[in-house]
Amino acid sequence: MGRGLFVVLEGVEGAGKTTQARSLSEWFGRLGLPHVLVREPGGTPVGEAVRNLFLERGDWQIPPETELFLILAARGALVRQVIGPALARGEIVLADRFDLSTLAYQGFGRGLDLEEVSRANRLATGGVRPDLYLLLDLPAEEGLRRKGGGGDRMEREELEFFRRVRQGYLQLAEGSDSVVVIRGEGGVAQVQQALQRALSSRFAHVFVPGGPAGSSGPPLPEERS
Ligand code: T5A
Repeated sequence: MGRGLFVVLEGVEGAGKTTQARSLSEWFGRLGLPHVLVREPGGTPVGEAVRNLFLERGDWQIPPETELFLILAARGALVRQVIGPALARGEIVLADRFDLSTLAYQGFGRGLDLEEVSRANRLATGGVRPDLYLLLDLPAEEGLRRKGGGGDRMEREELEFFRRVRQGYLQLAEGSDSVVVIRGEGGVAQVQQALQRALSSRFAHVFVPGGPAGSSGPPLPEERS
């Protein structure tokens, strides 16, 4: 059995990753494609414990380096216990965030050295790399507006932090053929169609033409790869 397909949704807070991941999962289901849906941090007992203190402990001062190692501790478990085995079974893995988040948030956002973050990422992932990143891009203020203010430890960061994260994502996408940028400002259905179109055009052998991705509909948001 060949290795499955590893697809990651990325973007700032409120970009629509969770909403779109759910719809993509339903689409995979309609196409009869075995898949697993994971989110970061999370997805394993260790990962969920990390998620809880990472997001909920707004009363703790967590240095950027500690943030980095918490995230990587969760990722190390997720890759070895969930992602790797699913890929080995030949399934699709759809992840709500992965290593690009760490470069964008802990690298561009917190200011940690990008080379060091990349090296640490490689240690956590054991070299398991996504086949495609779908980056939902929208202004940081629009994403935070959708979230409605307040929120978890990260969402209480200042706007400037999220602007750096967004710019970081765009910089990472620049010139990379494994990152497709999709405008996240359209309606939910419109963005979903753009995502399906991106997957179908990149992996035509997996996502059969003429299925939901091939159907006609409203104009697509701008796509760039
Ligand atoms: N983190 C994570 C790091 O710092 N480093 C790392 O390496 C990793 C992996 C995760 C936090 O951890 C940080 C980043 C994050 O701060 P989380 O709660 O999982 O925390 O945060 P997010 O992944 O950003 O989840 P969010 O829920 O905040 O954003 P989503 O998933 O992008 O957005 P979604 O789908 O939940 O939608 C948000 C709202 O917008 C509406 C939805 O209905 C919802 O109300 N919406 C739309 N509204 C209008 N038009 C659309 N097209 C819409 N799509 C969704």
